[in-house]
Amino acid sequence: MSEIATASSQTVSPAVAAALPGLRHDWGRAEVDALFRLPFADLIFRAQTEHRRYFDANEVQMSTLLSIKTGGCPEDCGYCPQSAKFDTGLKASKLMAVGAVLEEARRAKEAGASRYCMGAAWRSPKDHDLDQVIEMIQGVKAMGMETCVTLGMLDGEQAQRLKQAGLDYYNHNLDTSPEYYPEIISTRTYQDRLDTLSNVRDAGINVCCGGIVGMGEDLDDRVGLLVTLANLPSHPESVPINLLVKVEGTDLDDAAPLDPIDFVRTIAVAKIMMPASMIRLSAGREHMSDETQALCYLAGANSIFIGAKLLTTDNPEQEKDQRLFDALGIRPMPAPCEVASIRAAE
Ligand code: SAM
Ligand code: DTB
Ligand code: SF4
Repeated sequence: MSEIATASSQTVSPAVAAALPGLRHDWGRAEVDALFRLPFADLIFRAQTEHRRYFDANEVQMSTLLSIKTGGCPEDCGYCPQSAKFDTGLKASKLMAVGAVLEEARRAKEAGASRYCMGAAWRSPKDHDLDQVIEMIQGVKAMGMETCVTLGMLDGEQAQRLKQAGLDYYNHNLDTSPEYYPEIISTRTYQDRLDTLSNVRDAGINVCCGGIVGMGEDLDDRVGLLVTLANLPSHPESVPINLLVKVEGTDLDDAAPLDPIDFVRTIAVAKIMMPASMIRLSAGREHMSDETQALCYLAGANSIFIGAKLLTTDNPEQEKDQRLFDALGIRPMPAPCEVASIRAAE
């Protein structure tokens, strides 16, 4: 065990860990491509070794996700069942009432979640919507859980308001490489996304940022996504790697399936490049074998969504996850008692 992690738990918050010396922000595409092509055993060994420098390899952080405003989204993200562009049979709904959200959060806490994530199908939040989301954040925090929201693009002032409300994490994904991005989304640019990420970071909120694989991209796009993430001014504290959930009616419902070994390689390379970050094995677990998930944990994934639903699509039942955790000897990661700011450490 390293000097940083103890036998039972991570001793430094993800934000502080991500600011530790030795983390690189100058990754080049050729060396990352070479990592992807390592013999599998060498790749997994490197990823595990890095992982153990910062984390207890037998702990996984568990979050629960709730869609607080579903469907009818004006954006045209080609993978997303919530875009108004697609007829996926999804019923659009208004922003949920604060009381109803807090009731769901209470259930998630009882089920063992240490972080509660709320997502809204918006291009960006309106100020009066933000007022309500802030009440939700304060209510969830009062229950002793960490909070995360994903609400679309944010300007600097909105990010500051969320920080003042006590928000722990903001999720905003880059989704894919800068080159492949225009094939998937036309209504907002890659730069728009980078601007939101810098507003969130500057406000002192932990950044949750990753992407989606299995969208028909090639290896160079997976390399490009990870290089962009790792070369941000600070590594996102949480890096969700989503495997595309194919939804009938979306542009990508017939995308070619990604080989599970290539998915595991993506997790391992992400961990080697951003070793102090939590790599979240995010969407796509519903149809993933236990064996593939076990390989993802070996490759350094240490965060998942629990509960039967993601935002609008299915996630494994908790009993199924628990059986796999029991078989692998994995324990839930306790919520950190403090979440320090990465900027404070720099
Ligand atoms: N509307 C906000 C936004 O996009 O910024 C927040 C919610 S959006 C649903 C959050 C993320 O979910 C997206 O950035 C995308 O990475 C992921 N996502 C959406 N649909 C997905 C799918 N079918 N499969 C995998 N990931 C998906
Ligand atoms: C992320 O990267 N994955 C989550 C969370 N951030 C908000 C969303 C996954 C959505 C999968 C499709 C759905 O359920 O609608
Ligand atoms: Fe809207 Fe977010 Fe879905 Fe894009 S990913 S269509 S912004 S809900």
